[in-house]
Amino acid sequence: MTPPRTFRIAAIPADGVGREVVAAGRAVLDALAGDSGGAFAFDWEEFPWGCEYYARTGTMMADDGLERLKDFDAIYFGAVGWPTVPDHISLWGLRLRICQSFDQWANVRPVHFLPGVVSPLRKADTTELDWVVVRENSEGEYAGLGGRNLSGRGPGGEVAVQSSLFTEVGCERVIRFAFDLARTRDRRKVSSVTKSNAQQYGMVLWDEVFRRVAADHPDVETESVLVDAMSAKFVLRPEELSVVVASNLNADILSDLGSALAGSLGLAASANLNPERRFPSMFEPVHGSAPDIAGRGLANPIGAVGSGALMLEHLGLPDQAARLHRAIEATTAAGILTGDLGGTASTDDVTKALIDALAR
Ligand code: GGG
Repeated sequence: MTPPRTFRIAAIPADGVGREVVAAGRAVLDALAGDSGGAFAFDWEEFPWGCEYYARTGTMMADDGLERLKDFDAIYFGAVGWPTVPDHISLWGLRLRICQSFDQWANVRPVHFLPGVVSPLRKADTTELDWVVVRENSEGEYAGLGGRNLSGRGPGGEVAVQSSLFTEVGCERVIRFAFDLARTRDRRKVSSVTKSNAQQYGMVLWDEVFRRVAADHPDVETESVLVDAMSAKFVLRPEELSVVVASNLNADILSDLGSALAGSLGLAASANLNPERRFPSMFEPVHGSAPDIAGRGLANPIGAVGSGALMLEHLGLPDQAARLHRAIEATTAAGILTGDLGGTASTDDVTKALIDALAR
């Protein structure tokens, strides 16, 4: 008999509702493993990093944090940010530090309708919404290039520069990733999004690379759309989309729009992948730390649980991921919904319903 595979997972709940949804996700994933007939198990180690850690130590994560994370099979992340720490410090000190240090260059963000969830698009009788937004996750507008106080003129005359970095290698690998993904889907189509009419260097390079990669994939339908037009298309003609690939900032914005159109940001799952598997990949709900509802048991755990399903796929357990998706669908179909979806269920209610659905 094959011995059970134990996956070592680093959990980083971080801030606000991140703590609640990671706890919920862990409970659901452990229930799934417990019910797998001993086929697999999780060995969790939790790291207390985030804004409270920053208040105590002056850093968002331990100095040797990356060294401690690098041999895990995956990282399960919550959300970063709290009003006591400037957002750019918390984001760069933890989430972006991990993504960039571990070369998690592909951020995969699926968006689809769930039964029982009323979305703004469903009200408009749209029948189909099943996309994956692929976000370039290592450079672009989030390359961290630029500076403040460049004019030397002081307060009132300050000049700041924020540069984007687009490398041919960086564009090509994420665009190829999007085409490979499209080939696994019913609708083989890749939509590339830029603002290359106004941003005439990096985004023109992106467009050129996209055309070259598209030529290698004649079996995949393609289109190049400006980000403003794509925002309108998300709302007006969602059924025309399948895989959407875009730069770091554009895809960050579009994927939030997409998950709101599916019903709530609280539903959206994501995977920050190092496709070469030289480093661990990181799985997290798309939403942030939501200080306004944190600690009140109101957060929707489905984005975190869906991220757990993406982690299972990455770990080579697609059947278990499918079980988790079925449990999510059974829970929303039964009307067990948190407040962001118009329901009255708590985080614990939804978590319990998901675990019960796994047992059926
Ligand atoms: N779980 C996602 C999260 O914590 N997001 C916080 C945030 O501000 N993210 C910006 C980004 O996705 O780059």
